[in-house]
Amino acid sequence: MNMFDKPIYVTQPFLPPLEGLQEYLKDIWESKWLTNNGKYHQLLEKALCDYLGVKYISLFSNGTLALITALQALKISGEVITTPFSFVATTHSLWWNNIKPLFVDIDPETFTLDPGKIEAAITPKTTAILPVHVYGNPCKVEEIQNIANKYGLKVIYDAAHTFGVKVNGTPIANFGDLSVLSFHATKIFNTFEGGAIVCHDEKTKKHIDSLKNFGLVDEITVVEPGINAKMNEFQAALGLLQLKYIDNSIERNKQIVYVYRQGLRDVRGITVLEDIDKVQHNYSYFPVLIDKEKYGKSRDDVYEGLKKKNIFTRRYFYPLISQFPTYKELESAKPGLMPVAEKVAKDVLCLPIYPALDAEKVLFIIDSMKAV
Ligand code: T4K
Repeated sequence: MNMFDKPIYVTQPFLPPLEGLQEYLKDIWESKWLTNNGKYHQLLEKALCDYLGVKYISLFSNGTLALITALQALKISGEVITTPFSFVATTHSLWWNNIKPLFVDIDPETFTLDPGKIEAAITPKTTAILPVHVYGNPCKVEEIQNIANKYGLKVIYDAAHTFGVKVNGTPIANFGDLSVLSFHATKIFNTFEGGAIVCHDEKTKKHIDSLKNFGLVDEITVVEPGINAKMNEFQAALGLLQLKYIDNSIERNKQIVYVYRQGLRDVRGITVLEDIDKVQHNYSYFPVLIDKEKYGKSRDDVYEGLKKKNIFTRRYFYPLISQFPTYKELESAKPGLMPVAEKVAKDVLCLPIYPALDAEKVLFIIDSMKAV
């Protein structure tokens, strides 16, 4: 047990003051307009374009449906190059589109898809690249775009972890053909469930809007087999309220990251990730690597040891997606082909981080890590 009695989880959703929601709810109740591109849906799209610095955004009921729809929108087929080091939804979105994933190893510094290994994986059936900005660490966007241009491939970024991140001052969602966001409860910006696709032109935005609404373009016209993946008015209103607090949440998480780094940086066998030059981070995850040889205990020992103190860390992303049934039989998933991803998945541990995690608890977690 810890001295705080209550378990400390890897994250805790930020919730705005409940009173703030009342006026939105009252308005929704009065209007009786609950979904289907309502007032708050439109307002949140506009507000997110402004906040994120992007031109067009289409809101979704969750990030997974947004990923699936993004692939539909660009008519991606055949084979797609992707990373095994992500949440399983990334690859599932390919599978649901009847697309074969081609797994490629990750970069040892950022844990994102290694551009140096992409070209060797391209086949005549490859149509796109689906990289993930893992933990909010930007992929090597320029190198990836150069490869995509050379081979005529589309790039769809899974940007589920990257709300508000910028590279060299450029909002991250502006890279690639499309970027997909998640507003799940566990994300730095949440609408309970939710997601979005960012695109760069109005025609694509209209297409995506129709795809998430059954393929309807007006009352009597269905142009293609769409799905129902719309964000409802409650989620959208909550999103508007959440936006008022997002800068505070990021700032608070940043302070926590700095305390963690200070406390753990010099512990033998523990590697902490530092800020990347010219990147504005959102500090939504705090992964550390535990080297058993040097630390004396394995990552799993630490995970179990912390649990006994009521600290619930997570092994994001272990096992690798390529090790799950369905994917493990693929040629590109064979053990040994992705040594960096295999090592990181074995050593990584995500420590609790969320705006309400106070300094006392952070220090307790640091001390507990050292004590293990
Ligand atoms: N791409 C990437 C790279 C992603 O990481 C994700 C989602 C997606 C795509 C898909 O986006 P969505 O379709 O989800 O919008 C969680 C989330 O369910 C998942 O959204 C997220 N990635 C993934 C990384 O983490 P779990 O199984 O770890 O969640 P769970 O329920 O164990 O929650 C973790 C901790 O958070 C709990 O121990 C306690 C706390 N928690 C959680 C929830 C749901 C709360 O305090 N309150 C809550 O309501 O997957």
